[in-house]
Amino acid sequence: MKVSKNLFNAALVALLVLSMVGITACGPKATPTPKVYAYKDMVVGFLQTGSEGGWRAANTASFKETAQQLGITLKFYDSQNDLAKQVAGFRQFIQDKDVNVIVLAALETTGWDDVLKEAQAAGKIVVLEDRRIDAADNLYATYIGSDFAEEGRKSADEICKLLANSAKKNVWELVGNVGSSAAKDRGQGFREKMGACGISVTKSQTANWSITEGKQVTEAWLKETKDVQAIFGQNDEMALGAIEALKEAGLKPGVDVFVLSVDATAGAFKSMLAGDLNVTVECNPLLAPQVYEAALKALNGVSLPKWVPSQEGVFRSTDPNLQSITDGRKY
Ligand code: GYE
Repeated sequence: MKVSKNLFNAALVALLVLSMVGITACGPKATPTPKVYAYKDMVVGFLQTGSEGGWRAANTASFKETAQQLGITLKFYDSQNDLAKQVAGFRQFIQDKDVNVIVLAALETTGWDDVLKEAQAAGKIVVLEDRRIDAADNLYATYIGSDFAEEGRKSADEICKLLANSAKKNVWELVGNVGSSAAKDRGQGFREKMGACGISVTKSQTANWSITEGKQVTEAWLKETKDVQAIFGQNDEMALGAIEALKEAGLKPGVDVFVLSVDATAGAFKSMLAGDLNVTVECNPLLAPQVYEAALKALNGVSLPKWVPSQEGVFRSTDPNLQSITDGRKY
């Protein structure tokens, strides 16, 4: 009896040890094979800034069309250019059990640490698109977007070329929404290079990426003075607004006052063909394929570079092939 009790205890201890090392009665415990995600498994919560112009419309269309093509479920959130609404939308997607990827086009660079930590705790993959933020980069998978500072540097170089024969180099700057990485970095990049040819930014104010405000701000400035040689519009819409204001003030845009914009949307090409806009610095809005590819890799545990800058060009009204280039543009 005593012998069988010891045997039984020994067997019990052996079973305990085996189960601790993952071996059950019917062999070693199978380590669960990690799920391999495909695009059809992705449920993406996309926090768009709003619908402030041609670039944004192309960016939104890129996400909706590409999601359809790839069979991704897309939950689109329009933040109406309101940061509080965007943060609330972010939390909504954190609480949404179906959402496994959150894509953020941040209205402003700050205020994201808390929700990013909550998303991480909830196991959501976060990918930044279009706009960078000031947060620790271990709080998101990657950022897909443009080098806005480089766009600012290119803008200064181009305005230097336009003003090469001009004794005076007073430039007015129409700025994007305050607090956004696009506005901050383009302005900073421009200031890094403007000294090369003696440009002075004599007026600078936000016009919130809008054609209406771009016109109103420029009209107000023109009432004060007409001593301006070039206008730096941080996006196409604000520059097109300035062009309207110049015309109504009896000045010839592109001749009396040079005008440069950033984005290179269809509106900019139309204005260059009309001889009003001199230069547009490209900023690519068609980011969805890269973003979805990165998100899928992150879902499957692949670690990604923290930033994948987009490749972009510069277009000038003097380009002899401008018409055919314009005909070939996607946005
Ligand atoms: O330049 C402007 C849009 O974030 C790059 O936002 C984007 C900017 C773009 O409103 O047109």
